[in-house]
Amino acid sequence: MSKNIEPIYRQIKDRNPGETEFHQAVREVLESLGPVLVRHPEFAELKIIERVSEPERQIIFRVPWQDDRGEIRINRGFRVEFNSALGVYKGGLRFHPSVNLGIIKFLGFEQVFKNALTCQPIGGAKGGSDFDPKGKSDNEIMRFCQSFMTELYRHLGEHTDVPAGDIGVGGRELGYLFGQYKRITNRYESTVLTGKGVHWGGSRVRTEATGYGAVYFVREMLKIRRQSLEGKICVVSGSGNVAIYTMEKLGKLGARVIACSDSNGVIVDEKGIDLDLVKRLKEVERRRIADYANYHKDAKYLAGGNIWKIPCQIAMPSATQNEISGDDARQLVNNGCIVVGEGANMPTTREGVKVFFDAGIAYGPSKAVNAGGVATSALEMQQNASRDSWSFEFTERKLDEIMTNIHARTHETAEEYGAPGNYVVGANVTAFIRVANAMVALGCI
Ligand code: NDP
Ligand code: 2IT
Repeated sequence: MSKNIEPIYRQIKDRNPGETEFHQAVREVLESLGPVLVRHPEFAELKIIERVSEPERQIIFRVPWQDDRGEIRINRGFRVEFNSALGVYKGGLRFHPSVNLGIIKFLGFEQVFKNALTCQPIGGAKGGSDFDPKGKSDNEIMRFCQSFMTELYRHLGEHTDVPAGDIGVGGRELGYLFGQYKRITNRYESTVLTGKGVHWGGSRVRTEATGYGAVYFVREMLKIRRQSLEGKICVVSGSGNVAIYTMEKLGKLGARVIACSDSNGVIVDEKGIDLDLVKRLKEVERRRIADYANYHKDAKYLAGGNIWKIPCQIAMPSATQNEISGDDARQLVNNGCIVVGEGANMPTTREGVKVFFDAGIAYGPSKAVNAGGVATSALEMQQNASRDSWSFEFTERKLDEIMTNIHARTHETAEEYGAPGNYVVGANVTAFIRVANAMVALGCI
């Protein structure tokens, strides 16, 4: 980190004690910015780094709800509206027991720069709750979502803040959230949430977008190295929304995915993961990935296993933050991995990232690689605003163009800033300059 930025980072750490994931995300961005301040001294003078690291607004609220036995439960809700220089606050909601303010702040901070990379008019935000959807009935999920929205609705609006899904929040939850918003406000305000069902205002391709987009980015990384996805052996962690559509597009482009996982264990199927089965188990029946082995006798289930020990050429972490440790990264490199494309947000630890750079493999950081989800959310907003509904093919072509552009710009910027092949520098510098220029233009607000 450059000498003039170090004290800023120290101050951010001191002002936000204990928020380790937030510190990690801020540090990664700040480490890229030394050369930017040399070319743009006005950013230092106007304290853009200090301002961009402080959320514009943080909302924490009580979410009381009743379980099926009539017992009252209390969870905590969050919405961190991080930056609106480029557009309305935009970013997902996460329901997972690990959620706390530091995690939502790291996700919101990353979202600001990710959204800037899409070149669409969207600012950055994130929200969620420490609610655990696992094992809850449909009615419990509905009551929780209704209570959550009963507080959150006052902070939302198509020109203010537009949430979407993330871990534990998919089509079902967004439906209940939108229903409650509509009921309280008496407005069918489609643009207030994205990831809606296609038959009630959603965009085609939004469900697939993060995974498909991540694979397009990896395709571009391989192209630069004069390679393709054809015949490549891949490992994808998780088995949720991002993992499923990452596996689908990898398969369509000729690669073979041999392993996926959930928080209980890993499935290895050397013949190639049976995606229809994963979709049925996870999307329809909401079961564990362990059940896969009941249907494919030669697939192996590794209870509590570590997916990064499975040899592969392409690794696409698509579960959660810090899921690749330094040791996992070394294991991947030693096993011949040549590309890492991050579908999850910040899935690689600092040590892991260093291992990838030292080994010279192609490493695509999350804020660039997984931007296809939010980019398609912005396409959903565009369709809602014009009361239009685009075809799958048209929407997918737009997603592909957006991802190809993000790849090209991050790659070019890395070269321009003296770090060829370094997509971390490319993404951070490109995104920061875009946000900073808007903040300068809007004055000291
Ligand atoms: P889902 O809830 O659909 O799936 C999450 C998957 O990751 C599940 O298989 C889950 O296993 C696993 N997982 C979650 N938390 C943990 C954990 N702490 N340890 C081990 N495994 C875990 O979420 P998404 O697929 O939507 O999100 C996955 C990642 O992608 C997240 O990092 C999210 O922030 C990121 N992302 C999502 C976008 C989207 O559009 N949905 C857009 C951009 C990024 P289990 O069921 O056992 O918990
Ligand atoms: O991390 C992310 O980019 C998301 N969860 C998607 C956000 C969105 O608004 O579509």
